[in-house]
Parts: sequence; C-alpha cells; structure tokens
Amino acid sequence: MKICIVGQGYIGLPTAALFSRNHCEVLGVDVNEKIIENLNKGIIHIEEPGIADIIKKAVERKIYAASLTPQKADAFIITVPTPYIAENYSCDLSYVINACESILPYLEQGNTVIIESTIAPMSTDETIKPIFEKAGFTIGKDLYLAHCPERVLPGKIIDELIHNDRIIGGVTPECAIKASEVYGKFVEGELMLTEAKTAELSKCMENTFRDVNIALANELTKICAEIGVNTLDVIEMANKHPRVNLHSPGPGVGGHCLAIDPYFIYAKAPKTAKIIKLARDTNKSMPTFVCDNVRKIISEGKIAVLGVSYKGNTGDDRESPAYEIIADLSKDYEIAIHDPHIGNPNFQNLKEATKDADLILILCDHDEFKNLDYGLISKNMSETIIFDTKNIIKEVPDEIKLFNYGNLYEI
Ligand code: SAJ
Repeated sequence: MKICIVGQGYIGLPTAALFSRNHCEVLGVDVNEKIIENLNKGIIHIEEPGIADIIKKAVERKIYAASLTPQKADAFIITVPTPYIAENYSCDLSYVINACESILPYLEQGNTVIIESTIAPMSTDETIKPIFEKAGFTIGKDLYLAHCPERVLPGKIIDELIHNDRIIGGVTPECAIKASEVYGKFVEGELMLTEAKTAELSKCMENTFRDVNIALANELTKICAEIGVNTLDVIEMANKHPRVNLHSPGPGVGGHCLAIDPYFIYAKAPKTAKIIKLARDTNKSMPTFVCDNVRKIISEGKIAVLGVSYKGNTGDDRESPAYEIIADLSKDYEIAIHDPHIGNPNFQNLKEATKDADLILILCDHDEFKNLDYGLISKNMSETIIFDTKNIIKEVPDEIKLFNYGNLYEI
C-alpha cells in the first residue's frame, strides 16, 4: 500500500514511520523545505523516542521519502495544524482545506482520504466532504473519506499509536471500512468504526474531559487558599476513593490540545456548553492566581523562573501558561528563566538564573526540578524561597521556605 501523509510534524512523522515499518511505501509531504531536505537525509526535527531510527532505515530502504508535493497513492492522510480562532473560538480549517486541495490532482477512484487533525464537530461532513464532491467524486462510492483522530502522549507516541484503540469515523460505513484497512497495517488496539461526526466530537471530548477535571482541581486550590485548607492533602485523601480521580492543579493548562479543543465544542453550542467554557475560563485564570500569590510572597526583587515548557520533560512550549506569568511579573520584578529542555539563548543555567534571586518559581514538572541542587541554590540566594506551582517538591532542607498549593493560606 502506498500512503501519502500531508504534514510531517508531531503526529504525521511518527505515523509515517509506523506505516513504513509495516510494509507500506510512504511519501511524507510538508511545506517546510528544510524539513523535507533533512528528512530525505534521514534527519528528523522532532524530539520523540524511536522515530529517528525508523525514518533513517526507511529512507535507506527507499520506502520513505519526503516531498513538497503529493504524489498518487492508495491512501492520503492529513496531519496538519488546526489552530483556534480566538475571536470566536472556532476551528481554523485553512491548513486542512489547503492540504485537501493539494491532493486533488493526484486522487484516483478507489482512494481513501483520512483527516487525522483534530477538527471541530461537523467539519468533515460540512466543510471537507464538499471539497471532494466538487472535484467530481462520490463519497462512499469512488472515494472514501474518514476522520481518524490520534490520541497519543508526547514521549510515548510510537507505543500509543500502535496499542491505543483507534476511532475510525467514516462519512459512510464503506468509508469507515476502507479507513480501518489502512490503520490495520499497524494498529493493534481496537479499530472502533463510527461516523465522522461522532469521531470529531469524541476526540474533542477526550481533551475537554481532562480540561474540565483540571479546572476542578484548580478551583479547589483557590477555595483551599481562601478558607485555609491544604489542597494537596484534600486531593490525596479524596483520590483514595476507588472511583475518584481529582487531577493535579497547576499554573494553567498549555499545549495545543487541552487549551484549544474544548473551544471547538463551545463554538458549536455556546449557549449550552457552559461547564466547558467555565472550565476554560478557570484554567486561563491560573496565571493571574499564581502572580497574585507571588506578589504576596515577595513585593520586589529577582525571580528565577524554572520551566516554560507546557508540560514536564518536553521542550514543547505551545500555549504554555508560563509565558503569561512571565509577562505579568516582568512589570515588577527582574526575571531570569531556566528550562533544561528549551535551548533559548536568553535562558540561563540554574546557577546563573538563581544568582541573587529572591524567589524560585517552578512552573513546569521537569524531572530535573524534583531534586534541585539545594546546596548550590542556598549559596546563590540570601534567603531561599521556592514557590512550586506544580507541587512536585516533596521536602526541602530546613533553611529553605517552600510554598506550594497546599500552604498558600500561610502566605
Ligand atoms: N495538566 C494539569 N493537571 C493535570 C494534567 C495536566 O495542569 O492533572 C496540564 C499540563 O501541565 C499541560 C496540560 O494540562 O499544561 C496538558 O497536559 P496533558 O498531560 O493532557 O498533555 P497533552 O496535551 O500533551 O496530551 C493530551 C492527551 N489527551 C488526553 O490525555 C485526554 C493526549 O492523549 C492527546 O493525544 C493529546 O492531548 C492530543 O494530541 O490531543
């Protein structure tokens, strides 16, 4: 089977790798010439375990190639960004539309087209299907169209692409069957055949479920700070219940998924999606909550910010709440930034960032921050105060003052 994958980013490239490892010929298409040039040399541009080796071997065996333009294939998979339009929270489908139009000249009867990008509910039927019908195809008869969203965790993408159950949302039942034959090449999880609109809403709901639960934990933090209870103890105790899973509060919700996908649902039903919108507003209020507490801890001086990635152990800083916090605090404090996962020339190492700092502000749960070099830090700071908004530090030497979401009422 020859497969053409449009978009060779966090999802497209690992997907290409797995098809190439399972006896498919793969063409990876992208708009970035440098990425294409490097991929054809077997060099990859994403930090994801296991991908580099598979792509390198596939390039050597000439079963993977990268190109700026599509070619004829049996199946076409679209894995391009779908940002949200802040003005009305709707889904920007322009990249998906452009990708679909770019494959039109290469489509043949009997081909399968799959949209993997996370898209707003009803997009496949209302926006994408007409593109191919205008080109003369009859969906479900001479062209098969499906939405098959991914659900992988950065750092575990290969494993999850193979083993997670996969939603196969066909515009018609025949489309779902054809799309399941494509993923059957490497997916070992269950292939769950359904309609495209069900697949779209399921995907958005997966991340919305998580966003709402994180908002509940964040609201609990604010309540505990107000009435003088330890949030972390409450979460630990409540989660001992076999059917309770309070999520972890933090400085906000980042990433290109949870911070965006709930808006796609809200935009479709703004009068009804009240919990979803309130959860988003709650999570978006956390940067201000963090800054308000910083101002209670110290009124002036230098702050060493540890971590700007949107989540631990990754260099991905998309939609990271850290940037909003840094912008706000920069008005009143000197800010130094340290993040071992992001190579930014303006960032400093731990020693430089904490030198003469009045507060260490932890905004990300990188493993490196769970066992800080307190000897180095204490020498570096006249009084060592740490505000850990990810609640990852379990204990500190006596001379260090530690604030986290469990003791904000003590400030
Ligand atoms: N976060 C919290 N508290 C928590 C969990 C996470 O504040 O208890 C924060 C994180 O710090 C981060 C954000 O939420 O800023 C998102 O974290 P995440 O762990 O949900 O990670 P993502 O966005 O990389 O991955 C999610 C996953 N979706 C679900 O777990 C339902 C992943 O399976 C999806 O494939 C991915 O979104 C996606 O691409 O949609």
